[in-house]
Amino acid sequence: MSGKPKLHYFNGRGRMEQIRWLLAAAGVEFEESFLEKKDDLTKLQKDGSLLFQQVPMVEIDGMKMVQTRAIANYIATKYNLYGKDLKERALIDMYVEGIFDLNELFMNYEIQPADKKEQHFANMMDKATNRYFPAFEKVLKDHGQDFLVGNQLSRADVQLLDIILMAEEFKPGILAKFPLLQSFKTRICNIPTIKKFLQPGSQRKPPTPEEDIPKVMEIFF
Ligand code: IBG
Repeated sequence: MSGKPKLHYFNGRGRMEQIRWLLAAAGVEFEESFLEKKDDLTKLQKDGSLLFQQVPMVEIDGMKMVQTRAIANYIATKYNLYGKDLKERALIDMYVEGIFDLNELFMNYEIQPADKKEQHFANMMDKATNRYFPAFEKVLKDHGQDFLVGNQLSRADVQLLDIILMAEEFKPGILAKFPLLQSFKTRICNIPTIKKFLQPGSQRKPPTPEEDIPKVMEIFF
């Protein structure tokens, strides 16, 4: 065994992307095993690798971890991205749960049927612009610091950057009304491990191409 965490998922963002981001931000190299067809999932289910028969699954430190949040919590704790005390952790949890909620909307957009896409898109853009981004702009404004919590990099910064970049793919000017999020984005993008993850050829995933959606549906739904 190489000792590197091994990520089991399809070759796309979905629920795994935030885990990839956390590992990358922590400077941890990881391997990936991609599910290409339903059989690949069935095989993992049959060999007992998936506690709840679902992926993401990450082999790490002798464990086969499932449940996205549990995996992310473990990585964030292990690599010191989870605050320095209970109260910082509480704030980080609040911010990250908001980010997960927005991420869920973004993730589900790709798999919406054609007749629901427009309405889903309007709703997720409305939520990003009028609910989540104003909240994070306010957090930065109220404490005037460079990072969301405790004036040092945490998983909340990493996970927020991921969602900001995704939102900009959907709507390039989405940060226009959020000057502090714009400077936050620049700052976090310049952290060396993150800068590296943003380079072409990294393990960061692009949006799932339209023509691959049926394959994803076949594997999971
Ligand atoms: N609570 C679990 C977690 O957070 O890890 C949910 C995991 C989950 O839904 N896994 C899906 C799965 O394994 C893949 S992500 N399904 C097989 C099964 O038998 O349940 C699927 C997904 C995508 C995009 I891709 C949007 C929403 C879900």
